[in-house]
Amino acid sequence: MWPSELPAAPRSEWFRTNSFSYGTFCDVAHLCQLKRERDVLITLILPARNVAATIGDVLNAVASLRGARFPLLDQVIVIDSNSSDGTAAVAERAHVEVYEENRLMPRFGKALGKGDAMWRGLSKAHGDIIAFADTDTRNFRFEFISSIVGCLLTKPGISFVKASYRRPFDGTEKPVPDGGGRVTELLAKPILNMFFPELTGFVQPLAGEFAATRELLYSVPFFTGYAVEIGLLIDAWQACGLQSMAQVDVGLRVNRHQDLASLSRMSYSILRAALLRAASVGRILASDGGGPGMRLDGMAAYFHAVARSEGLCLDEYCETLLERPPMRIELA
Ligand SMILES: Nc1nc2c(ncn2[C@@H]2O[C@H](COP(=O)(O)OP(=O)(O)OP(=O)(O)O)[C@@H](O)[C@H]2O)c(=O)[nH]1
Ligand SMILES: [Mg+2]
Repeated sequence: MWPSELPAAPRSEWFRTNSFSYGTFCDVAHLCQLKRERDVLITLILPARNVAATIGDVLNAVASLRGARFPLLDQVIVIDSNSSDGTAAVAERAHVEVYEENRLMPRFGKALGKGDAMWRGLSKAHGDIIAFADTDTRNFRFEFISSIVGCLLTKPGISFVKASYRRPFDGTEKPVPDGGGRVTELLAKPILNMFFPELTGFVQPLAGEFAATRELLYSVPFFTGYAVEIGLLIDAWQACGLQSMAQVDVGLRVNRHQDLASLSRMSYSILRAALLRAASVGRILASDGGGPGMRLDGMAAYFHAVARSEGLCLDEYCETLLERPPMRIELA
């Protein structure tokens, strides 16, 4: 079921040869020319939930890659989560395709979070290269997209490219320049070190900004919710090998911070997905489903004990973690 791993160069060697700076791909006219010569179409998919405050600027930045001067993007799709703050209306004003997530692939029922929205968006993508980006970024620049797409266009053999960046944290009195990305630092990187050391060279393994070939994205499942990024990273590696993966430093990315309780639940989804994959590739023994704490897929409750001003509380959350099947099966 899992293709065997291609011979992997040592991680530090991969980090040296497959990490780039966005400056390497700054000649957008050249990228457009390459795209034309190769007759390649490029799609950008933007998941969006209550991001009316930021998506306008994101789409403004993206518009510079759609005009007559730099026609790098052929299709821009916003997948809206039925947002209550007018996100869809802001997106529609930018003349991009806007879909409400539950209206796509409706036979799969109600959409289950970010990963499901991304997967449903894939069903509408015409591109040979498909990029994704988050829409809660406050300082979005077109280079976030042109550089990762540029890496795919110009580097032979590369099929999957993640953006990397610095993330400040401004939740304290004094902003901390590299204090953002708490789930990445406290959960994702330790998990990768433990189970997938091949992937430890990624600076932002959970980045929502990445691009890949349609062939690759159509061949892998998508986890629902926030597990999608870790799942795609591991599955892309399994499908193509580390040498087909790259990262591009795009500078600084500023986005809103979720509260700690939300990050705690997000971490649980990511942990479950990573352990599922670790079990699939034989790096831990698969659960026999016996103990309640061992339930990795499907519905699992997350009990979150917290101390509040009114006293101690035990909150219970239920999040279903599913894998949407490879799109090529669904659209066959
Ligand atoms: N359509 C859709 N978009 C979503 C959903 N959940 C999140 N998004 C979007 O996906 C992007 C990333 O989601 P965030 O909630 O910011 O999660 P994150 O970036 O992993 O976490 P932070 O680092 O705390 O921002 C944002 O643009 C969201 O608007 C969803 O259920 N449906
Ligand atoms: Mg975010």
